[in-house]
Amino acid sequence: MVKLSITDLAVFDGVPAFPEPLHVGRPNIGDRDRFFERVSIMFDRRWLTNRGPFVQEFEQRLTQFLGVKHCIAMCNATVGLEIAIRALGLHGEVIVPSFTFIATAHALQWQEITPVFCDVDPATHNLDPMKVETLITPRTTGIIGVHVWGRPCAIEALQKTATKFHLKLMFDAAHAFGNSYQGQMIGNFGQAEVFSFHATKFFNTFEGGAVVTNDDDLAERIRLMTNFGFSGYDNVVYVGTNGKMSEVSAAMGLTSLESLNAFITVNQQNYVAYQKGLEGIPGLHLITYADTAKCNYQYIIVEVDKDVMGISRDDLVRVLHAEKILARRYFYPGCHEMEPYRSYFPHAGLLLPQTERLTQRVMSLPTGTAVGQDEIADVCAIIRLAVENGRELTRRLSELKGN
Ligand code: T4K
Repeated sequence: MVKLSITDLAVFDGVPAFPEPLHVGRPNIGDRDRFFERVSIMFDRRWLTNRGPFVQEFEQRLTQFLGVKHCIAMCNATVGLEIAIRALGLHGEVIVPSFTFIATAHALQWQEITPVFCDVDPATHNLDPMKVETLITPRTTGIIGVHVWGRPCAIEALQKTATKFHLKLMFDAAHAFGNSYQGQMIGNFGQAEVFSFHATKFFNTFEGGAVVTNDDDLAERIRLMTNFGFSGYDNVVYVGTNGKMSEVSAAMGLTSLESLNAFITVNQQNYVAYQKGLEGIPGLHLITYADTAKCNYQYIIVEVDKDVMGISRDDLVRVLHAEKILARRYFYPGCHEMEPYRSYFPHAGLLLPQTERLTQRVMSLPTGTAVGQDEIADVCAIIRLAVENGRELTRRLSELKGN
């Protein structure tokens, strides 16, 4: 692939750099034979769901890996969030970031709890603990921090605020499986943490998730709620739902666990390749991860500064999509700009300047085991070409839009 001038870009000449799309969120697949073996055992056992042996083994492996007391495997993280929220007794108002996937806010709204959107720290993309405190009202019952891109929230500051105001604190750790904070694995903080093992996560169970906690009573409530509230045969003790993980998902999870280190190594190598490929491009900032902590490196996130580069994030995404590099605008728009929140709180943006700024700047680039180092070099070369000619490219793109 050689693109020497902007007229060579596919957005103008229609010839993409990649014949097949390069996706963000391509699943990592572990050892297929091991997976098929497990599926075969599952069929032989005729035990497909309802906390079967694979789910139990998966939960046990996760508690060991994370160093937590309890792990309840779930059908997905959204239901995990809903159940954790309910089991914690949250009601009224709960403070959450708007700069997150919509599931975080919906898990509250689904239960008629008001998500109160708090701004984020532009350096970390996570909840700004100073701002959290200003949003607490007599109706506030909790805080949900999101470890966005897997980078841990300001956990101590949030815990301090939660303790001071007698609030519950939990974390949406959908991005943070395998990561640590000050020597402890994510999963050990707040009252509960929720992981996602969706296909697009670096560690997947097709669909899936887990709620983890060190609180015995809470774990018991969550376990019951995940299975309709059943406590033994014929005895229902809570309003529950069906949040159970299936055996085939747990089989995938156990297989993925065996390749976990290999996935992380590839992610880290890809991260370094992007670091090299994007180095020195003015106005482009690849987010960093603390090298003192365990990190899954599952997201390649860049911030695009239009003022410096002369090209907006959206135009850059347009250029990349034409090349079949399907960069994503996570998280755009902020939750407060989506329904029903946009209608409920039409002026929420006034209190969310950093969120609004980030949602215009951030994009996610392809990584994972489906992406090779040569492909990354090509992606970076295209970005460099586009940015080095940012103003001219913007002018030509606006002419194209005009046509
Ligand atoms: N909290 C946070 C902070 C989250 O980010 C998420 C999920 C949740 C909670 C809820 O977790 P779950 O209930 O899902 O366990 C995707 C994922 O569906 C979602 O799990 C994830 N966050 C979110 C950030 O990304 P979409 O709507 O962007 O998905 P979609 O279909 O556009 O796919 C994304 C990319 O992945 C595409 O480029 C195609 C590619 N892909 C996808 C699948 C499913 C594949 O290549 N193969 C596949 O099998 O939400």
